[in-house]
Amino acid sequence: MKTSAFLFLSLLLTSGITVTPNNLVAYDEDVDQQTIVVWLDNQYLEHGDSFLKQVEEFKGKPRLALRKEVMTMLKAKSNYSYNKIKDQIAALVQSGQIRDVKRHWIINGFTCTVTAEGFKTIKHLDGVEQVFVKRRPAVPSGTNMGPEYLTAIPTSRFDIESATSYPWNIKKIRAPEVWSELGITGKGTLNVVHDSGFKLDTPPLAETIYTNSGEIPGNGLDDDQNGYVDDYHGYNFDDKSPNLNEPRIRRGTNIHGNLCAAMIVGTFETGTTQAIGIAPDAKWAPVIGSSNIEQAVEWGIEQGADTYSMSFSHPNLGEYRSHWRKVLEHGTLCGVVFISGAGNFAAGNNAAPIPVQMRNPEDIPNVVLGVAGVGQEGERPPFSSQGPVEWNTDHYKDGQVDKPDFATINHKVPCIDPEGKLDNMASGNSLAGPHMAGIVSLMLSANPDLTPWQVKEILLNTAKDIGAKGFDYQSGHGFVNAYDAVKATMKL
Ligand SMILES: [Ca+2]
Ligand SMILES: [Ca+2]
Repeated sequence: MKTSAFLFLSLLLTSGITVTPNNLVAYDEDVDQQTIVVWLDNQYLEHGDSFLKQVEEFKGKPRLALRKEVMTMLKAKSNYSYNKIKDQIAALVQSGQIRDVKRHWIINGFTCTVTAEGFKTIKHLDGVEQVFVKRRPAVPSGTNMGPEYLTAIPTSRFDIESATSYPWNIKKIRAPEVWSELGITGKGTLNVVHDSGFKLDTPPLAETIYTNSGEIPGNGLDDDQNGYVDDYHGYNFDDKSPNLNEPRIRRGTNIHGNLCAAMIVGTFETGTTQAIGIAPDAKWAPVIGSSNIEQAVEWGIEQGADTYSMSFSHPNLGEYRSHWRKVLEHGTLCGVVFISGAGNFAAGNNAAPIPVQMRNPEDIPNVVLGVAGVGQEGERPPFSSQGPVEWNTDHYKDGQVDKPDFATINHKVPCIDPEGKLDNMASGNSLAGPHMAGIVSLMLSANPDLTPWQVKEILLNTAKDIGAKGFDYQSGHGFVNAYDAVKATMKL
């Protein structure tokens, strides 16, 4: 493997949001055409501390049955509340005060774009509990790097016996031992990669890409009538299109989404039998939608997502953090394991003070595995964001929260280039999250009925303490390896 580039991966989407000196997102009622998300009265998890209580109630229920049950309840709640105000909403659309209404079920509410007048009207509607201003989507334009969809999915070249080598990170996380000794390679799991851009025909990823069987790609029709036209492999919810390509080459020859996906589900490096992904028989689905997390998570759940990897982080979301947390809490009750790298804000030009080194969504307690990492010799790179974090929003009042949760790998990691060759070296917690997603994919492949909170419990029990003794704010509960985690899964 040649090391042609050394890159520091930190995905920072431009927010376009006003930031006030005290680091909170400001919203201005007099601004025209803001996109807002509205909570209606009566969320499924109604109070800030409801999640852990609900988990207690769900004890003993298998994950996939729970998914159905919770989805049904979320949808019923959302329908009931919306029906009560739908005539008023229709009248506001008619009068031009609001437009682009998109209903949600993952929370009880909807997204819409409002005039300054519409903003005030909505806030005072009966049944409206809270209004959040959304981040503006960052939709880059340029030339696509690959096709919008694959006309045929190439047969996977991966099998355990044919694998002749592995990059150090795959070995250090002990994935090959899981394949050969335990016979688990990720089969049957779907891993959503929520990122900034992808190249879908890169061979190690084309072989494991998900296809939505209800959708015919490229015909301009919403064949499965789920509200999204041509959502065949995934969807770009910010651009409202099925185009998931990286529209321009950024960060040298790396494509952020591809790098992350390859660590979870890459098969063999292009032209070789070097195994590069942790769960090479799993599937992956690319999504883009940092400004539309509700839609992206709903889509993932409807397609059967098991893990949901988010290698990005948003600073200064203010009260809007609560919305993200509620969406991911409800999503977790639907059986999805959410994962995000710890961030790269402990040193250098982007350094931030604790407790805001770890940001959204890796700062979310209980339902997002916030993952830091180490390098080949166990060294902690200085950039790796540290906890704790703090929660004191209108809705969530945990105070100080211990983070990060765990450590995997984040330093000088071999990465694929756009052709699928392991030609690059990169560092950053963007890579720590996908290592965790690959491990969780193996665990859920071994035991599909494990709930997300059981997964976390097993990780807590099998992580190896590193850094300062016990939990610490650099490496959390320790270094996670696939072998011990999957083995513990199989004993249950
Ligand atoms: Ca569709
Ligand atoms: Ca279609």
